[in-house]
Amino acid sequence: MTPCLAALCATLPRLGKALTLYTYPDNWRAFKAQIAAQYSGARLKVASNPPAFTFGQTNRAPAFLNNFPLGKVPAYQGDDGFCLFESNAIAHYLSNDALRGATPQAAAQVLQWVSFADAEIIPPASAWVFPTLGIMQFNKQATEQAKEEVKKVLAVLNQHLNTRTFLVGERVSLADISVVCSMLWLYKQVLEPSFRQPYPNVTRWFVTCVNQPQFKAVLGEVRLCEKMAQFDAKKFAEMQPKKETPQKKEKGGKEAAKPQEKKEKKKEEKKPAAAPAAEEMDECEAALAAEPKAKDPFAHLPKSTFVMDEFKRKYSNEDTLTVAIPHFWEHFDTEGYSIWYSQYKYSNELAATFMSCNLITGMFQRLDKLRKNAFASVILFGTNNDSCISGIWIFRGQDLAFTLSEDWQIDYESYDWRKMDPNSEECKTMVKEYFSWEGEFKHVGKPFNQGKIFK
Ligand SMILES: N[C@@H](CCC(=O)N[C@@H](CS)C(=O)NCC(=O)O)C(=O)O
Repeated sequence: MTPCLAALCATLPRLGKALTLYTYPDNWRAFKAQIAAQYSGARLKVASNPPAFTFGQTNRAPAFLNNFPLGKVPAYQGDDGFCLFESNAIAHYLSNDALRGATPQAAAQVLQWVSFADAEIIPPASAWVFPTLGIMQFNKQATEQAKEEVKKVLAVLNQHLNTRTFLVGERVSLADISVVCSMLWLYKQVLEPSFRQPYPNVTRWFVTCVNQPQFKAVLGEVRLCEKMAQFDAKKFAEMQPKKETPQKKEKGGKEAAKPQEKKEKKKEEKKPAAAPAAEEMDECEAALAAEPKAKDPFAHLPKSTFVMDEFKRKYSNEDTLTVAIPHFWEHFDTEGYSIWYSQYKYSNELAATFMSCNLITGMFQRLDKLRKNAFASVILFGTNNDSCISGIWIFRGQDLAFTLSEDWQIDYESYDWRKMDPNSEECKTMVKEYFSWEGEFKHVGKPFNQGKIFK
C-alpha cells in the first residue's frame, strides 16, 4: 500500500527536506517548473515569501550564494541537496519523459521551442509590456519594433499550430509550458482581440493550455487582454526608486528595446554590495513592485493581540507539541480570529494521491495573498482511490475570508466549512492533531499512514 500522508501548511515547512523552488511570487519563470511538477507529480514546495524566502535578501545571503552563485531565482534545491539554477533546467529536471519529449526528435523539438521562447519571444515581449507596467521608460520606436517582432512570432506559431493541437506531438510538453509562460504577459496585458485576431490558432492553443488543470493549478484563471495596455507615465514615475542615480537619468529608448542588454550593462556598473538603496530598480524588483496594491480586506477589523507571523515562526522553526501549540493557545485572540474545520466535498473523485496533493498545494498557492491573515494545516488521508482531505484553518475575523477577494474563491466551495468553538475540547484536540499531524483523527475514519510527509 502506498504511504500517502500529505500534510501542508500555509507557512514555512518545518522539515528542512523537500523539493524546494525559491522564487518571488508570481514569477513566470518559476511557473514553468511549477507546471512541469504538476504534470510529473514532483512534490514541489515553493518558497516565495518571508520567512522562507525574501527576494533581494535571501538570494543575496552567503548560504544561498553558496548553492546558487548568481543569486538569481528561480533556484531549485532537492531533498538530496541537488541544486539547480536557470528556469529551463529546473523545469526540465522536474518534468517526466513525456514532457521532455520521448524520442530524440521530440526532445530536440522541445528544446527548439524552449529556446525560441527565450530568444524570440521574451525580448520583444519585455520591450512592449514593461513600459505598460510602469517598469520601463516608453520609447515609441522601440515599442513599434517590438510589436512587429511579436507579430512575426505569432505568425510562426499560428502556422505551426494550423494542423496541431500542441507544439510537439499530441500531448502537452515542456515546449507548450515554456512558450505559454513566455507569452503570459503578452496575452494578459497587450494582445487585445483585434491584435490577436489574425492568429486564431495561437489563441486557441494558448487557451487550451491555460485551461488544463495542471496549468490552472499554478496560474489560476488567465484572463485575456481586452484592451491593449498603454504606457502610464504617472505609474512609471511612481515606480522609480526615490533616490536619483546617474543610471536612472541615462535610461532611454534603446535600453527599452533590449532589456537583456540593459541588465548586462547595469551589472558592469554595479558597485560592490554596499549601496542597494541607490541602485536602479531591476526588472524583477520592478515587476514585484508593480503588483497592484490591493486594499487590505481586513482593514475594518480592530487590532488583534495575536501575531500571526510570530506564531508561524514558532510553528516553522520549533517543536510543534511543546512550543508552537502552547504558544498558539496562550496568544490566540478569540475575537480577532476564528478557527474552522474544512472537509473536501468530493472525496469519491480523488484518485492518485499525488494529484490530491497538487489540489491542495494549488489551493495554497492561489491563497498566497491571505498568508498574513490565515494559517492552515491540511491533510490528505488514505491511499490511491480511497482518500479524503480535511484541515484546520485559522482566519482573521469571524467569517470565512474567501469571499473578501475574487482571487480566493476558486477552491473554497469544494469544501464544507464548520466554525469551531475555540473553547471546546473538540477544537483543542483537532488543533493539536492537525497542527502536529499526530493523533487518532477519530472523525476521519481513514488511516493516517505514517509514511511520507509531503509539505
Ligand atoms: N535565465 C534565468 C534568469 C533568472 C533571472 O534573471 N532572475 C532574476 C529575477 S527575474 C533574479 O533573480 N535577479 C536577482 C538579481 O539579479 O540579483 C532563468 O531563466 O532562470
